[in-house]
Amino acid sequence: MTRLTPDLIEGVPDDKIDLDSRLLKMTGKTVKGIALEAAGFDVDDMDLSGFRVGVVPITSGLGVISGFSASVDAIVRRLGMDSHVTEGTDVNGFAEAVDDGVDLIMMADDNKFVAYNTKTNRQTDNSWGTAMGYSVALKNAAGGLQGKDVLVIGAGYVGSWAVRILMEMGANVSVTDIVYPKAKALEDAYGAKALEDVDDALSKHKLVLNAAPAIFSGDRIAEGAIFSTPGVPHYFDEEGRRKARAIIHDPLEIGTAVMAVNSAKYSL
Ligand code: 2YJ
Repeated sequence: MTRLTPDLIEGVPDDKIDLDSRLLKMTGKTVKGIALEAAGFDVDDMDLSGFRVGVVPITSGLGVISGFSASVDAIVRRLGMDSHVTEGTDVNGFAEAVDDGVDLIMMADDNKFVAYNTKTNRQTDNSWGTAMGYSVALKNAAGGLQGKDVLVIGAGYVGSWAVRILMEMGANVSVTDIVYPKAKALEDAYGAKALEDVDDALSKHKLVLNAAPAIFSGDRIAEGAIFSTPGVPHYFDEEGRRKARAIIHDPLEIGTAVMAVNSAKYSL
């Protein structure tokens, strides 16, 4: 799993980046609209101000990422929830949030990022949230996925979830990974088609969910392709940007928003 770095999340969420207006143009939905749909709500907006959230900085492993907790906190507040970063870290911060009576606790170490619902003892993790959020974004940008060919690049945690989610959305899903047996395992488990040649697969698909930390040169990209691409590092060369009809990307916001709304849903 890719570790976020302070430069990747600097200014997230930030009006200058204006993810909402870019998403509205590409998908017809805001981050909150995508998160609500991803969590199974059939509405574009909802009052979430009744939810209190504690974001706990975690020092274990490679330690605190400067700006991470503050960004998660800001993303959750932008959904209309009442959020704060705990003073304590780790177990201290967790206990502080529980004593405070929060509804959701959000925290991440190097391997796992969860939104824990303290009232229902259930959690939503970032791999699922990211896969679901970017699948919903792709579906809206494509005007539906029923019967359409979709390529998932990357058979890690997010890619594996994306394969299952996109198949449930009715897409014909192919999956590719630089480690081919990982893609083949998803074919065996779920019936998605495993493709061995990543570049060839890319050039033949107009709907792509890229869940790999990989960069693809523009000459490999199909004209008019829609990319829903949570993977970091994120880069498209000039040819790629010109050929793609839409490139949906942010380093943290969509996945985090989906986690928060989905875990809040457990209390409703
Ligand atoms: O609390 C902190 O500041 C750190 N312990 C945060 C660690 C953040 N975790 C990661 O970057 C993981 N690799 C998972 C991130 C998933 C984002 N899609």
